[in-house]
Amino acid sequence: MPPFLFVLLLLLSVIQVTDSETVTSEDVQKTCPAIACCPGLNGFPGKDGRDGAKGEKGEPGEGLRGSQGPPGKMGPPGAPGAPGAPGAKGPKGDPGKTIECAPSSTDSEIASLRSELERIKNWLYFSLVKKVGKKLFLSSGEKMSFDKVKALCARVQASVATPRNAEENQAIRSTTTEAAFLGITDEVNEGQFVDMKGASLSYTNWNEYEPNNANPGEDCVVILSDGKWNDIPCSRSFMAVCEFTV
Ligand SMILES: [Ca+2]
Ligand SMILES: [Ca+2]
Repeated sequence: MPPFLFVLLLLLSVIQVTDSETVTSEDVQKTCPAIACCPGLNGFPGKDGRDGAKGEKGEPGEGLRGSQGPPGKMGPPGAPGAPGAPGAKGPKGDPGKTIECAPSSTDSEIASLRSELERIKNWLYFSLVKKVGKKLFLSSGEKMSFDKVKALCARVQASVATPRNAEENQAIRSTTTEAAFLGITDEVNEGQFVDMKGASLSYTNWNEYEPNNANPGEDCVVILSDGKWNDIPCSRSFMAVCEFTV
């Protein structure tokens, strides 16, 4: 056989294998008797076939069971239960004993202090103190600036004397023979006089031509010996009169 014919037969056998299936030596003898004396070689493996149908479900496995885990967290408290039934009534107790209480030393001390306080009040009423309704007006007998008057009255838990009517104005005037500061200023708004809490005045007793703010900073007020008012500088010194509530 010529060499090219042998090569041609070999190529044909390879093409048959790739198109269908592997060709054995017996197949060659049946289908190609002309070349029975030259059996072909085994071809290459064919392509993978399509997936088969889904199989039946298998039996459950028999693997080993794990150990038990730790206990979980404690749950929230439950709702309170209904109140229980009342208990049985107890036996009657023994009669009590009457004990007479003597006043303690503290009570007697308080009573003594109250008595002493009333005596002191009476002394004051006969001196410099003037009482109008629930107010007491008391002069310290000293002259000082308005800031010092405010500090003095605050230290004795009082406020600067501020007359609300003619009777209180007369009481303040009678505590001293000299001009005294009143708890009235126009420091915040010039010409608008208010009391120490910033409230406008419901009673005034200005002297003629006052308040005139004559000198720069006439923002404080004094009560003169005749009871009339005048605006003056707060830095000047006048008598201090404090007002107490009783
Ligand atoms: Ca003024
Ligand atoms: Ca003035």
